[in-house]
Amino acid sequence: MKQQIVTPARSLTKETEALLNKQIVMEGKSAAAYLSMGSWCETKGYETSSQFLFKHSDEERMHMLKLIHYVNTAGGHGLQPEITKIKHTFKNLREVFETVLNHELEVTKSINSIVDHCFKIKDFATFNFLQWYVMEQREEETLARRAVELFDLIGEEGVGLWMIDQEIGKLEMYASKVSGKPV
Ligand code: OFO
Repeated sequence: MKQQIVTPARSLTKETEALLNKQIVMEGKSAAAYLSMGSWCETKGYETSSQFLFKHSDEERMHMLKLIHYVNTAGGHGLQPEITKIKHTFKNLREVFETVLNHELEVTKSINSIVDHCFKIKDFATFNFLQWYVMEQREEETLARRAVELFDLIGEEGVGLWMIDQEIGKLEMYASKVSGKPV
């Protein structure tokens, strides 16, 4: 007698899986965008900013991978995103960090809407899993906001841009005030 294949039960609804896959795209875009910004900074001699952005690109890739593992182990399929239209050049250093801040605000909105969805459908496991991203976003927004503030606080004239680049290296310390994470 032919054995009947029973599809294992899924922990995720199709809708939640699709939302998490959209978030995977967003994290992949963040990783690619920060890598591109880091590379531009390196060509312009903004050494500290470039290191900061390369490190953040790696972190965003980790955020993406964490989501892929979660979706796969909950019975879904985490998809490698198609990433296109990455910006390679920037007007100046300020534009780089303003773009980071705006991007992080968009990521926060997206995470919050998935959290809201999970709460409504009573998927408390995914709701709980996403709390890590909620706090991570608070920290990343703080970092990016502080980076943009530096341009007004220090000014871009004379050695200003060089000083701003140096200060970018201290941002992690600043953000740890919010997260409580060791630097
Ligand atoms: Fe800052 O985007 Fe990831 O979560």
